[in-house]
Amino acid sequence: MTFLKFPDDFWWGTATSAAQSEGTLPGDGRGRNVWDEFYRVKPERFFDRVGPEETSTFLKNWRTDLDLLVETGQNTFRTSIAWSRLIPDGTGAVNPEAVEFYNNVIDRLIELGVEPFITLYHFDMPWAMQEIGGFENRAVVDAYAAYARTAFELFGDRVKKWFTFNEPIVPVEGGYLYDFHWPLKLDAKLGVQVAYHTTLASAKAIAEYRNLGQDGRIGIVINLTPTYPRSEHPADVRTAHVADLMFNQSFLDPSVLGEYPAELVDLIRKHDLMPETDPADKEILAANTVDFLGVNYYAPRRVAARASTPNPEAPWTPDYYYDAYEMPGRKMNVHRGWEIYERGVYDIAINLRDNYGNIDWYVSENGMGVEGEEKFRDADGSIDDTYRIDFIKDHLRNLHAAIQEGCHVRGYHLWTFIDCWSWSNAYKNRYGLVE
Ligand code: BGP
Repeated sequence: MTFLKFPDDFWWGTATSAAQSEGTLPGDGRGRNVWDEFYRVKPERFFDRVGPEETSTFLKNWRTDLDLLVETGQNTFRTSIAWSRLIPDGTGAVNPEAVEFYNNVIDRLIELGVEPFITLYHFDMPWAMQEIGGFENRAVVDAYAAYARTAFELFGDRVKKWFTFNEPIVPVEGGYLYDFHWPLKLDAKLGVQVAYHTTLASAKAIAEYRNLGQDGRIGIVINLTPTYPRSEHPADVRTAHVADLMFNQSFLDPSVLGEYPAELVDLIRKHDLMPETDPADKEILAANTVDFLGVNYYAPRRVAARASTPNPEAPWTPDYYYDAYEMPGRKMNVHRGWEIYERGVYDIAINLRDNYGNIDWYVSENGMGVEGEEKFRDADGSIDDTYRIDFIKDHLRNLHAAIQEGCHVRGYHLWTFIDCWSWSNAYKNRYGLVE
């Protein structure tokens, strides 16, 4: 066996989110969010009809759960604050129960020597905000920035690593292109508006953070899907470039470089999808780029030039430009339907080094969800997850190679700490270090 040495101050840990792990307790004062409402009206869209009120029990068991972080050797841990728990109506009064809970968690983490990383928004729009359109509505951008400010004021004395959003493209894909998140609309133009407002909200939260003069770092967590063409044919290569613009550069460029790529704007304009903007926004985006980045990486994207004409009747989606390509011999996580390609993490690192100023970043999520994990139980009661251990090793090997080549990779967080509820997949696949 070869041993690879990582930097001494490397961030080893796991990630979870509020809506997926907290659960509820009577009198906890949390307001409703989009997932509560989605499940209320369409329970059949959730695996085994298990909904968000049956998520894990962190709200109740946080103290004993957190001890397990130490037992599993973690020095950092990312979770999110639920906007609808802290400010149940999205704007206005703060919920004292939530302040106490998050204070307890943060203080205990610090006591244990585990640095808290906090995300402000992980797919969980408060229902009161969704009722006025969520990020379709510019008023929600300002409500979010005010919420962010409240969180910094309450917890910023102890929390020194903040993330404005987790995977901001996913609610756009799910809610406006592919029908897996509320509001289940198929409307690319609205989707672009939501994407734009989310990026603006992120920049405004960063501005709030800096105006308060806090001394930590603030970033965003983006899911990057390195895009590979089927072949070196110019049509395939061009297609991969377009997919990269739409799925990666759409959030990466404004967050890190402070502006949208001109080519992406041209494409958006060509399809009549331009969002409504305010002339002052440009400056806000340019002035409030991130200090560092979290990158969630699960799977690559492989594409080929389209072989057929897009259906002119169908709602517009980015695959107007590409066919998904299944590489023969690819390695799969069949439970999740995702290709496993560990080299992707190295390619991400080189891209960030060469095209994004070698910004500081870390792998904020990577992991392997497996269905029916009980069947791998050993005689001692534990789960023999050799497949997960191999998956982690392979990714770490690639990350290590990137560090050797001068990439500023600061850590690796596994998704997830304790098995948790996964949106419409509910408890189908388990990812946790802890069962
Ligand atoms: C990421 C999300 C997480 C988590 C993970 C696993 O996209 O940030 O919230 O759920 O993916 O994916 P899934 O739950 O869809 O299996």
